[in-house]
Amino acid sequence: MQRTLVLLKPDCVQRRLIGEIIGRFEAKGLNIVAMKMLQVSPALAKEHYAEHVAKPFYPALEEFITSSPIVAMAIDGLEVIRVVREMLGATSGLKAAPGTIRGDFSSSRQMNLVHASDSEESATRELKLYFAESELCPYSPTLIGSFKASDE
Ligand code: FUP
Repeated sequence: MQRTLVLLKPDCVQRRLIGEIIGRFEAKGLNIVAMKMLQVSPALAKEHYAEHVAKPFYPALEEFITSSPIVAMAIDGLEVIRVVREMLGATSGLKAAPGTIRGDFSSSRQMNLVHASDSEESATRELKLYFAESELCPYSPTLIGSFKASDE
């Protein structure tokens, strides 16, 4: 079992797509174990996008991610880091395959609606930026037998 950080970015909130996107994760059978709306500060943006801070596109990225509230979620599931990244599709909505979230709803590289951790290391680091341990609510879904076999 893995845990990943998912952010519904300002464009997702502004476009009233929160429910539609959360619905995809629920339909997939993943477990949302924490969720909150927050405004990303410039300091948090720099921590979150530490690997991009020195890149030419960073100022515009920070302006965008701090422009209005986001929804942060911690999501549990088997191989959930890879599974969610595949559900998102390629970084640019122009390149993301139809059927993926970005492929279906985004036509932009910057306004690509959703962020998800790309590795176990990133997930551990990013989850700590957005959630205290006490805010996580892991639970056993009672319908689990309808989503996976007992040995999966
Ligand atoms: P991803 O892992 O798919 O979220 O994408 P990256 O880590 O490569 O990029 C982080 C964010 O920077 C993406 F949401 C898109 C944005 N970005 C730009 O705005 N311009 C660029 O040239 C590259 C990335």
